Amino acid sequence: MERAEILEGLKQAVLAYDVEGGKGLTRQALDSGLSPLEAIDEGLSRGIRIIGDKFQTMEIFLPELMMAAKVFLEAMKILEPAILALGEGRPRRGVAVIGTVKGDVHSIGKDLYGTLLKVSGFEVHNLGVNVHPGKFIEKAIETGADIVGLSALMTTTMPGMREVVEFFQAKGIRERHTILVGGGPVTETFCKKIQADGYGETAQDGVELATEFVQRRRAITQ
Ligand code: B12
Repeated sequence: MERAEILEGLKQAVLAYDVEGGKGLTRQALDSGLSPLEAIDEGLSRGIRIIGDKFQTMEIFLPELMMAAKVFLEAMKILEPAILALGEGRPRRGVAVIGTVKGDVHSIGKDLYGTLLKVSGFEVHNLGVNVHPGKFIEKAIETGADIVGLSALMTTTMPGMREVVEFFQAKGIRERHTILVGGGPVTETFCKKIQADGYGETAQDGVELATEFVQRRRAITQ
């Protein structure tokens, strides 16, 4: 099968809620030398974006949204080890605590961010979804995190990001940790408004930002 065909197949598997088809094509993508990140960006993500639009226009409903997410999640189980293998032998960069904010259960983008951080040498503590601000603080202090990465996929849960920043401020430890934000509805403007340190449109952007911040911090403290 051609590269373009596999990528189109991955998109179609999400649109057809075809878990087994998606798994088969994911293995085929890796076997044929496609990069796992390409399989995500050019295949699975294209499908899930269309699903999101169809959900918004009420062409499909929650059960279909869940089935499409399952195709993505099962494919990610196959892709994750391949992504992690890309980072073997990298020097240690720093510590990151990540999570999806309170009230929000979307995990796919946040987990991908965590995987890419690991690939580039970060020790990652993934707090999961629906994370209370206090948990971010607790883990950041416990691990001496350089980076705190917050994900939100809904306009209704974005205020939870502001709350996290305010919790760090109230605790008097705001300057010790770099807070990065990301997820579908989040923007650079919103990031500035809530006084977070940086916004990553994609997980890869977020990794680059995290690396820059850690390097800058080391340069100042040395
Ligand atoms: C899959 C999905 C689900 C799945 C999630 C499964 C899972 N385990 O994650 C399920 C079925 C559970 C779900 C549930 C719901 N969903 Co939903 N969901 C989606 C969908 C289709 C795709 C999200 C996704 O995984 N994308 C793929 C990943 C790879 O992309 P991503 O998350 O954007 O992440 C990328 C970047 O943003 C970035 N990134 C992400 N986080 C971070 C963090 C940092 C620090 C950085 C730097 C970068 C970064 O990295 C990623 C790769 O580059 C979106 C549509 C959309 N366009 O986003 C709707 C969407 C987010 N859902 C929506 C809704 C409404 C819901 C529900 C409320 C539905 C309901 N009636 O119950 C519930 C939410 C329940 C809750 N309390 O959270 C709406 C939100 C609308 C809004 N208010 O803003 C959307 C936008 C659909 C729509 N168009 O209406 N959903």
